[in-house]
Amino acid sequence: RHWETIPNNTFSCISAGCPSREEGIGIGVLVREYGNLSNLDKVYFAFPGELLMRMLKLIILPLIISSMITGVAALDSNISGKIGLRAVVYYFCTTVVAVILGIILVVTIKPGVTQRASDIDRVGSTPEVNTVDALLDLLRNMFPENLVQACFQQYKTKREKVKATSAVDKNSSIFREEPTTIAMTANAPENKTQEYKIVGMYSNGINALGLIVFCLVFGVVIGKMEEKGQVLLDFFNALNEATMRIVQIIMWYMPIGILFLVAGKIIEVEDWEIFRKLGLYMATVLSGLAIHSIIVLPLIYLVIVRKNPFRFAMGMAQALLTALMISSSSATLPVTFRCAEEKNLIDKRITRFVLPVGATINMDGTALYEAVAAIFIAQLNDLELDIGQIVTISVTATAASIGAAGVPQAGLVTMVIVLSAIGLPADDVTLIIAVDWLLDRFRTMVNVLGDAFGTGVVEKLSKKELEQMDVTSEVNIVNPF
Ligand code: DAS
Repeated sequence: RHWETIPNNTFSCISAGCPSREEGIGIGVLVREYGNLSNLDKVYFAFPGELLMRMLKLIILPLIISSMITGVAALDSNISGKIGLRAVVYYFCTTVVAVILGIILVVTIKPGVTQRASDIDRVGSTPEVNTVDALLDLLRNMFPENLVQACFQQYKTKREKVKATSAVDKNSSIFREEPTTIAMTANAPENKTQEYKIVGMYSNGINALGLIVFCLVFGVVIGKMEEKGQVLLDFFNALNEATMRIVQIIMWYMPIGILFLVAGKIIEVEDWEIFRKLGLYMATVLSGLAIHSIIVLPLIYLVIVRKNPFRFAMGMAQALLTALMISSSSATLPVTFRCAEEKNLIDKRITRFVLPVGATINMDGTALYEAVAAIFIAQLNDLELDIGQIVTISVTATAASIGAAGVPQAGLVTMVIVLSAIGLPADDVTLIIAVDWLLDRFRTMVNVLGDAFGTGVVEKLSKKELEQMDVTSEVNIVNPF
């Protein structure tokens, strides 16, 4: 009925962002209808999408608590001697490198920044707090005053200007009455001294960093308590199982929520500039994933194993293709096992540990993607992140990737953790949801490749242990799949 009212380029960009033609038409129809609704109706129209965002935010707390505690506790029991430790160190290092690579790319390419003539004043504009305050806030938030408060508030320092006074003498009363006042000697006219007062405040938003740090420590502690901690471990494993099932339910609802979210977001777009930014964002994620999988991971493998990494990767081709098709590293596991053992002849005593745990907590692609997406959303909101927030993104993106399950779009669910850690509006996830189905395939591929290279690296570093093991008792290890 109102087809002609919608700019005809709407459908080209919509169909480009949807996994299937049907969904593209679905969004197209919704966009057409949405374009003619009154403002009030638009609120109702976007309601299914709003529900999806509420569900994603709702699941953050149980997801952080259960996945962090069980993930670390399981690691602890699995670090069977040096082999396990080497695997975990490899997982952690490659994930951190992936996050740093992602941050360097998104800060350099700046996909979400609006190029304005007024960039000049942006150069002069400084973030609300300076670097020292930002780093101190980072440490304060890692150790929240209490866990309940950490579930909905995080600490943020602010400097407030105090009335400009004449040069303050160290012995003056102002220091005695208000020791918190810092006299800053500025090149103020008439030699006036600009004073600031540090105002500590709490801003809304889950202190994900504080919860993650506590849960990691808690997980290690109960992992080491052995049978005394078993009842707690059983509880959190059950909580994690239940949480993952709820995540599955949210996943079933996701396509409906995405349809309405994306339709609503597209029609509200004043300028089509957002699609240029979205394209640049995709290019940033894909180039980061490419650099990590074609340069970083092969280089680590080459330096340690001293073999051709690309021949090894070719041996994993079937697993990588499977990951690209189904977007699930857990579901790809049987193929990953077969490729690693039969094509690349990796010892079964290594694959048995490295692959299952790697598929659960070693997600280089997801970690890189979450760091890029979080900073992209900050750029979209014209927010300049200080060093404390950048470090917070690194830590929470690494932790969120550990917490993400090896199922489709798990990285999108845990992305909300990263956004809430730096107080970003989670609603902007809408934009990246539209293209997540495509990026998910490639980051799952990188996740699987990272696990596979891990088997080669750990096997090489564990040669001595493998030789010492009694081969006869191990030779009949049955591939769990
Ligand atoms: N699809 C997830 C996996 O299976 C990755 C992600 O969602 O980020 O690894």
